[in-house]
Amino acid sequence: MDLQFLSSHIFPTFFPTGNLLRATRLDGGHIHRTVRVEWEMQGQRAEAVFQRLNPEIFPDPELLAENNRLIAGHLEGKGYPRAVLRPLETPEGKAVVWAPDGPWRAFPYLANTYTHLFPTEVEEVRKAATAIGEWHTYLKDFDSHQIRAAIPGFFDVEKRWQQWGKACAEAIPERMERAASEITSLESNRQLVNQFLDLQRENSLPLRILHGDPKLSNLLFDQHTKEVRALIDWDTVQPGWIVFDFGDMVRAYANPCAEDEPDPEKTSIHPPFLDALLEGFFAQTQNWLTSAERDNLFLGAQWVIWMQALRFLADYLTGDRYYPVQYETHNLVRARNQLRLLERFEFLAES
Ligand code: GN1
Ligand code: MG
Repeated sequence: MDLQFLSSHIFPTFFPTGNLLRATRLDGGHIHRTVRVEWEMQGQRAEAVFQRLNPEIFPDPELLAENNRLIAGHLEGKGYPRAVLRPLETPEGKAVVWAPDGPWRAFPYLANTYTHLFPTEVEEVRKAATAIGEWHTYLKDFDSHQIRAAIPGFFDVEKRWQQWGKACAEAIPERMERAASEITSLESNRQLVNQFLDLQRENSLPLRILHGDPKLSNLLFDQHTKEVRALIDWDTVQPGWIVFDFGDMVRAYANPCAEDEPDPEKTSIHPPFLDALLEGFFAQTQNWLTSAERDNLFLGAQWVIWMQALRFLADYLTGDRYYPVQYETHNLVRARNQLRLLERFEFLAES
């Protein structure tokens, strides 16, 4: 990644008297480019995380900063016990600065923390699910109407299905052929759209504030205590049904391997992880979740896993415009894993 604009434009705008020492790419996220930056200012060393945002996916980066402020204010006001990362501001008070390569922002760097792409231990899953349940508990009296979703319709299952139709119409013919069995598998689950519409008509699920992307790599764990220090990446916060955040936890915490694991057999629902997830999440939320929410948690997992399969597969068919890829079938591999995960989950949920 070209860090030229970070050093020539962005860093000096945030820290005009800082002397940049080092910039290192941090991996993990698909959409933004993230860089850890170290500098020296008046004899003191400091560091922060800088991000070049993807303006095609998030056309209004100011909105992200605004949503972040609203949520941070509420959490801090309630005495939320974990770190709350607010965007840093330039001396003029700006949280977003544009360079020729796009919009940039910065966050404090939490020292001595790590992230994992996928879980390896039951305790890690329990702590992750506890942290998500706790975040929801602290936000349950937040008026979700204050938040405008940066990507409207993110968890609208019907809208995703329409996007699927459009992707098929624009698909690269050879890729359609290559993905024939994945396409069949995806489409065989389209009853999920009707179940979504039914629930929408029923109108029994309350609107809450969702994180929208509670995957494991969005939790910073402490290197010494192994506890969760912070839940990060609030770009997809939005009003919605909590079953979607629950669903993304199942997708991300119950599967003991990476999203792009090349061996399709390895993707699975690991029952001890699923149990730890349920325990951690319910320990925080059981007092206030409604029965309609509880009844639809597993459906939420099916929706989220299926939509993620749809999004990867649609991107594969249309030439990898959304998710960056390292090789030609990367998105196909990702989609295949989600479809397998869905199958495994449905099997377990029925048995
Ligand atoms: C994307 O950019 P990142 O890695 O935070 C995506 C999520 C997906 C996730 C899958 C805005 O998140 O919805 O679940 O990849 N974010 C957006 O790893 O599309
Ligand atoms: Mg994200």
